[in-house]
Amino acid sequence: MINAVDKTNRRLFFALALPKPLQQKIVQWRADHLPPEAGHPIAAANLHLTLAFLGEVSAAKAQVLQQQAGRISQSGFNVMLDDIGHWPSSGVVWLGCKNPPRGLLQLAQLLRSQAARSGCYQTPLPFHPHVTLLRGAVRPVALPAKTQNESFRGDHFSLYESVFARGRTRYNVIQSWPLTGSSKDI
Ligand code: 3AM
Repeated sequence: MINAVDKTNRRLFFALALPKPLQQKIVQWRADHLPPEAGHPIAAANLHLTLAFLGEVSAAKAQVLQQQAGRISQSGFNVMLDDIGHWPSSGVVWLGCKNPPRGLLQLAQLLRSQAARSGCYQTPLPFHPHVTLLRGAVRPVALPAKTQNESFRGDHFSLYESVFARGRTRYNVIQSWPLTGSSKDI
């Protein structure tokens, strides 16, 4: 028998939240430095740094992933957004890190391997931490030479649900975990 689509599946991902004041600063900087025709701007409240994309996940699988996330013991780290780039194939203009902190890479690696073990497909592309600024940017974009070099403290990570309703995507936090583990501060 073919299984009916499980309507309780949710589109989930793990990410670092950006502090609200930083979201506002980035939106202002984007308006000042990127031409409006370059692509579709991501709403301030939706600016985040994805750690692991999980796809459409059942409630049971989400519970397992949440339990595993809760056992992660890592300390926080500073994320410096000092790089900007454009991936024309995916139409994404992003802010990123020239030298991502080790803690960020470790956290993403752990969440991705836990996700893969739970059967969530993980892209074979290397993890490139970034905050998506624009989507639909498929044409060449004149990028500013420099960013604002804003940084933020990654002191917690969250599981998000992506909800598309009335023509808009919203990211709702389902659960957050502190990064206050005992490993050496990075
Ligand atoms: O905003 P970014 O790009 O960091 O690109 C999607 C977004 O991250 C990514 O998950 C985040 C929330 O939607 N995403 C969406 N579909 C994806 C896929 N099939 C994906 N990442 C990898 N594979």
